[in-house]
Amino acid sequence: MSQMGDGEMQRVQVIDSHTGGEPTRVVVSSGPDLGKDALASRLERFRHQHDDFRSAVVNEPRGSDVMVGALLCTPVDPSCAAGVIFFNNVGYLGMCGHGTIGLMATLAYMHRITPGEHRIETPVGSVSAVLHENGEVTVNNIASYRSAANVKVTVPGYGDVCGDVAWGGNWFFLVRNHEMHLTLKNVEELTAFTWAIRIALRENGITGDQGKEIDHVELFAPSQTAGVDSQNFVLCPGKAYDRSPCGTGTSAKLACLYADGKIQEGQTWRQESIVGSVFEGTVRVKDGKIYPSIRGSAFVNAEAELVLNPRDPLCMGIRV
Ligand code: PYC
Repeated sequence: MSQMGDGEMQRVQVIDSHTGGEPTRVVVSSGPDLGKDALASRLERFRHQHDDFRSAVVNEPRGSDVMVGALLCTPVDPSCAAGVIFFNNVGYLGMCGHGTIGLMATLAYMHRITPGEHRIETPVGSVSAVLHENGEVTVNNIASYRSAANVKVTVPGYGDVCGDVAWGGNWFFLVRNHEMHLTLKNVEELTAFTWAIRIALRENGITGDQGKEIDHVELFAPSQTAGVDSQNFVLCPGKAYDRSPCGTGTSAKLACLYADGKIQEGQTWRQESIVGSVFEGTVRVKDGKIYPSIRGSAFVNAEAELVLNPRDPLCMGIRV
């Protein structure tokens, strides 16, 4: 590094936060130039032309498997406060609930937004989010739905597992009946079980709509905390578990609960994560579609400049 001119290094400004324990690293400047068209097209350009940047930001040695990145983009729709593309250790996310809460807290920290409602553009559509006076954020998610109920899959080593396939901005397999004890001490066992379910879903051709891979698996159990409805364990695409209750996963859960008549419009559902953080969810029904809202809080915990030194053999991160 000492032999290099500063000009050869790329410096990337980031702000880190956590939402109920789940980190979000927002790239606020010096990210790749992806153009100005629809975020879905920009995501494809990111994937095909700048995937090494994704890895540099979130993978070790700068990041970790649990880190979710958020590239701040200029929105196409000028009424939106920001555009964002979420990514993780293995790829890209259509939408990310905890990440949107983290992004809102970051925009507030940057003095780019004040309390009130703001629209955020994502590759899967625009969402609105409310920054409350106390710093909490409500994300009004895209329409969520259950595409298949009570789907049975045989999971080698575990037997038959039944779950629902649902969309909440990502594809989820939601399992209520299992023999696992949802506690942090069991993370390895929970990870092995949910990973085995994910592989079994793939091998048995069980997918979301249009053959989309189900890359998130959720286990549920009653919460031990008074006033909280349920606890979950959520396996994310790159095998890390979500420290938060998962915004898109809670949205998928709300869609299933509503479809089963277990919650009504406007009723609050409290979803606890495996680390004990809680999101509050409700649904609104419009034109027959279910729109979940997720409320939680995020805290900024670092403001940093990443240094990408081309002489560093691991400059672009360690990839699997
Ligand atoms: O909060 O939607 C979410 C999420 C997806 C993956 C990790 N967190």
